[in-house]
Amino acid sequence: MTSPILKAVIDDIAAHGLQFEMRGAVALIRLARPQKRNALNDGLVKALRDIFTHMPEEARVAVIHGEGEHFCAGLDLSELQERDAAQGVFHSRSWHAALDALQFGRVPVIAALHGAVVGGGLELASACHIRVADDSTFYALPEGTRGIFVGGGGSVRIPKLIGVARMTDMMMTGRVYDAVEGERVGFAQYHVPQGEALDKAMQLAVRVADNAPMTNYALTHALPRIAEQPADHGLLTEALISSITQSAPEAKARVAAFLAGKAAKVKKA
Ligand code: 1HE
Repeated sequence: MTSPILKAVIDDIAAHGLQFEMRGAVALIRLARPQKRNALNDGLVKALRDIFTHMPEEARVAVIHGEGEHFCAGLDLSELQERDAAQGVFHSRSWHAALDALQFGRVPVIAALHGAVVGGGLELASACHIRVADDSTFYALPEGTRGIFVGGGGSVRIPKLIGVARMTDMMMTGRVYDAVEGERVGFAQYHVPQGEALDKAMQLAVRVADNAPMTNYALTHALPRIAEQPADHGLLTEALISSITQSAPEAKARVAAFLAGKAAKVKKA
């Protein structure tokens, strides 16, 4: 059941070019400004923050994709007006708030990528937990050539995917990675034929939705923090999180089902 608050949020974000629908347990979110190649203006950035902050209870996973020929052309450059330093900081922080709401929200997020995944579009994709890229996908950070810097969390998230050296090269030289190279260097975990990213993302989403909620929560909230901790802190956090997940009744039931021969075995890929 859609609450009045959620309905108001869905109507408001639609007015800013972000569409939302539930498909079973999957929250499907579509960047819908194809005439501007899904460039992210202030309204769309706020809409992203709002939907991930108000994710409905019945959603267990989200998929985000873009309408038209491209996933996202990044910052809407027509809004790059004169800003003083303080206004620039607040603008960048508004992106951080939106993408933190996505990355550390209630549900895992899978990005279905195609066409341009550039600038702020790559920052958005980097905040997602799984990226599926079709063969038309290309990745770039044109900020370097536009005389600006990333401001949507890219300098924190992108090096974690591809390393500082590759990001430096992309921004200094304008290097563009295609879909094949993008998977090789770590932008996407999956590379699929052109036009199949959304289908693949939805298939993965159904699989992810079937996980115990605490497992998904540990993967989205604990794992990235553990990976940032000094080893001795990380090992202690891991011990705490693993004991919390194991103690959930759902985990006990799943292990018992396997031992009773009622759960799927791991199969060779
Ligand atoms: C835009 C934007 C945009 C397209 N802001 N309006 N991002 C960039 O530097 C990438 C800029 N965009 C492009 O390089 C290309 O548009 C694409 C490769 C993404 C797509 O090319 P194409 O041939 O399909 O489309 P187009 O003809 O270039 O664009 C169609 C329209 O979208 C056109 O407007 P129109 O009124 O002439 O029809 C474009 O002006 C418009 N458009 N991209 C505004 N980005 C938090 S900091 C993040 C910093 C950044 O992201 S900087 C990188 C910005």
